[in-house]
Amino acid sequence: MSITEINFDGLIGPSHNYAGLSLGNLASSRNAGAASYPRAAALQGIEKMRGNIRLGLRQGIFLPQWRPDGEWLAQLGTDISHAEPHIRAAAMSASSMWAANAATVSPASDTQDGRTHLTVANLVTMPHRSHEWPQTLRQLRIAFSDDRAFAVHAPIPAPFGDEGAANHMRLSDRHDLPGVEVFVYGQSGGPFPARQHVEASKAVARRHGLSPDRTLFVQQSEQAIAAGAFHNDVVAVANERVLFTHEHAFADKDAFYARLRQVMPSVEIVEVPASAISLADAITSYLFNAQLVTLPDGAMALILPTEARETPAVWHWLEQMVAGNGPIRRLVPVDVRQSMANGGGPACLRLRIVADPNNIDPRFLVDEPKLDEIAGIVSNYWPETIVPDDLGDTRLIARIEQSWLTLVDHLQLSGDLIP
Ligand code: SUG
Repeated sequence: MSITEINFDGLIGPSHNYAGLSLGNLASSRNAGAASYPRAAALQGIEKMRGNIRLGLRQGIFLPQWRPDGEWLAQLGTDISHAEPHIRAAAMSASSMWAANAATVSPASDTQDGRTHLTVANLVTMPHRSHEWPQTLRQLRIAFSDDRAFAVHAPIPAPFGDEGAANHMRLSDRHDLPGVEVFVYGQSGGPFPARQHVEASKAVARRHGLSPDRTLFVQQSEQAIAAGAFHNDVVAVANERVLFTHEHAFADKDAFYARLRQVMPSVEIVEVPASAISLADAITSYLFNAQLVTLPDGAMALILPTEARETPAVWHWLEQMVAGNGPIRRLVPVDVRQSMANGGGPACLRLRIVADPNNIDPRFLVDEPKLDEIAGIVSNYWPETIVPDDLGDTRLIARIEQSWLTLVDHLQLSGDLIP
């Protein structure tokens, strides 16, 4: 048995567009109405996966969802040709690409029954995301169908908003050792919604059978949400014994750090002071929305968006950090601009699962040759560009459907996934 960390990236779907659907997500609002480039977007995501494989990391994939979501439209008593523009945009959204919001995951070493537990996120706060979970659950139940190793749970009931791993951090001395799980919830976001509710976090922890003395519930600061950190992973990230965070990420950081040090004395907290990087710069550059990973040689690297390199105060601070004696030793910028323009950085695009890859359905694991095949399908089928005003165009819709069917068929998942 070889327990390892596998990053599952959401492949960016053929309907990727900028409809400005996410209040509180500054990039989404800023780019509302702009032309998107689904083909380029998906190829950027594939290159990120390829880069991570070349760094020696294990890589998995989740497929885009069937769009438009006709089942959801039918529940609303309409269909794609009659739906009002905002409902049509929600039914066409490719937002399942942000796999960090697919589910919350607790590895086997943390849970009472020794299985890896996953709870699919309900995403109820945002209409365009609230209908993702049935198709996400379908994929999770296939990928992690071995019920000796995995337990896959249905979503927490509304109205308790749950946004998955984007508000969950796990710290442990090594991936395969018991860890401390930190659930970050919002109470108020000033003008913006607090998307993760504490009741949802507590329910996930109970269902996963986590030990109460190694589980922390921490409030996200109102200031961070109001500044555009609609998920905690926009201002903090953890890996093994390292927490990398902005000074203003949490409502009461002193209490949180003290408790964390008590339950995990080996923890190393790398805090970026607001005097060096303002919350505004942290949010534009998305430096914390990075994959903090342990490389095969044991060093830690930050896989972060190229935007971080373009924000001088941020890059200067990061270069000094890696030159110092801290645990983070390498910076790896990646270009995921198409996703970034909707508020999704490298960390949003992936869901981390610590498990034995042999227990996972191999159709959801990728290597470079398989990525080449997927890139070939994307290049041949994904629309080059979409403007949100065209989302009702029947030719565009037919093309999006054809793209999806071709991919799913190629990956031999038609029998399992076609609605
Ligand atoms: O939920 N954007 C996503 C971005 C999610 C990022 N994920 C993490 N931080 N883990 C969101 O706000 C924009 C969709 C639009 O406007 O069309 C969107 O849904």
